Amino acid sequence: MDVKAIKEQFPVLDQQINGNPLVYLDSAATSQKPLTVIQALEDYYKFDNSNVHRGVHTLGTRATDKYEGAREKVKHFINAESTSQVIFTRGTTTAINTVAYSYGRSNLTEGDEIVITHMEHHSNIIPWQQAAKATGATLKYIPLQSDGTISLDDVRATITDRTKIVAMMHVSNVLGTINPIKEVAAIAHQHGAVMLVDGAQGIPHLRVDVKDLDCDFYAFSGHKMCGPTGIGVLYGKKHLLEEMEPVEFGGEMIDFVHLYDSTWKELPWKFEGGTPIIAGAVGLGAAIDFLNEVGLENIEAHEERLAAYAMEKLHTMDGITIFGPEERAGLVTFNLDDVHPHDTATVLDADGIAVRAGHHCAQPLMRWLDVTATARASFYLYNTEEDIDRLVDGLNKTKEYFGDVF
Ligand code: 7TS
Repeated sequence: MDVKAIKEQFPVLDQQINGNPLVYLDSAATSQKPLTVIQALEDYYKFDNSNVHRGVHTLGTRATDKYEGAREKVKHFINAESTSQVIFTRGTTTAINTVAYSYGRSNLTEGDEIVITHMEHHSNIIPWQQAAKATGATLKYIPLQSDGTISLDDVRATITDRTKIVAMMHVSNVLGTINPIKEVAAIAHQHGAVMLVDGAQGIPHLRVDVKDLDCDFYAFSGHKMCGPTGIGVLYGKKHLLEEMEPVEFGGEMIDFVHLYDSTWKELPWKFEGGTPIIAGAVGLGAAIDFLNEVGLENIEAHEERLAAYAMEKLHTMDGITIFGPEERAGLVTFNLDDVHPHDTATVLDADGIAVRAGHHCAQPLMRWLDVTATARASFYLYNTEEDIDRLVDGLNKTKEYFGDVF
């Protein structure tokens, strides 16, 4: 993998921040976009823009072909059986809410259980809290091991015959933990429960095969995988999606509208009320082409190397706490002793290094870690070992700076 050549395809990375070359280490929040994605968006708006599934005019046909073509690309990318299982949404959050609302409201009753883990992003907690409140179901948490992983024994102990839904992140946006989705899905199925995967941090970095995982739902966002913001996907098993009611009603999703009742289009369109996210889907399609060209396996191996290199370097520093397991996806979450992570991020920014500081939308996990916030450096295919060296230099500088102050 020629990282230098890849980096050159991301124009935003070629700039100075505060007089230093930008080092972007915040891809877990959102990834940067390659020229091919930017170009696809520009071309769509310059040459093909139209609404879809309507007119017979040429632009309408082109826009529809591009939109549905993007769905085909997603289908292949995740190895779904059919395009009818690929629903375009605004992102991971909307995809999870769709399942929690539609599947949750019609399949949960008092005494049923929803099982999630203690490491989830708020997007995979709050929709289930709301579903539990609305139906009388109980929300249960799989506990974490001291290193921030889950054990299958705990999974087996938490999921029971009363469990109807298990919802779990593929990869933790804070700990970098890669969860054993396939094994958990098998345990969920033994108890007759369905398994939803929050794939926001999975699909950008790992080869995802929904058939092999045998998950019932897989949710992800385009913007973390080199695509634009505002587009994401809900994959679902067909028999489940078919029995689910839409959550948004209006144009596009209907078959026949009568005065007092209406019927819905078939899958996937019954879940895509209103003018869909056409340009977003086209951009996501271009992102998938880009990732396929580089190769997910290459990206995964590259990030594994970067994570190992970062861990090795950071372990040699004094006065740093690193959160999460040794074996991890391409991100490192840490705190410097006696320095607030926002201060760390501010000093790093002065050197042109972008990291995220805060609770990372995982307040229950922060409480479990016994911190209010952390700093996080997250990597992607355009990052290099030199970027990590710059981070380590920046952290040493931060320590010196705050050492002088206090
Ligand atoms: N699930 C996980 C695991 C995430 O990391 C995120 C976003 C989401 C869901 C929500 O995705 P959205 O596209 O619907 O917003 N995570 C982060 C983060 O770690 N920093 O900023 C956003």
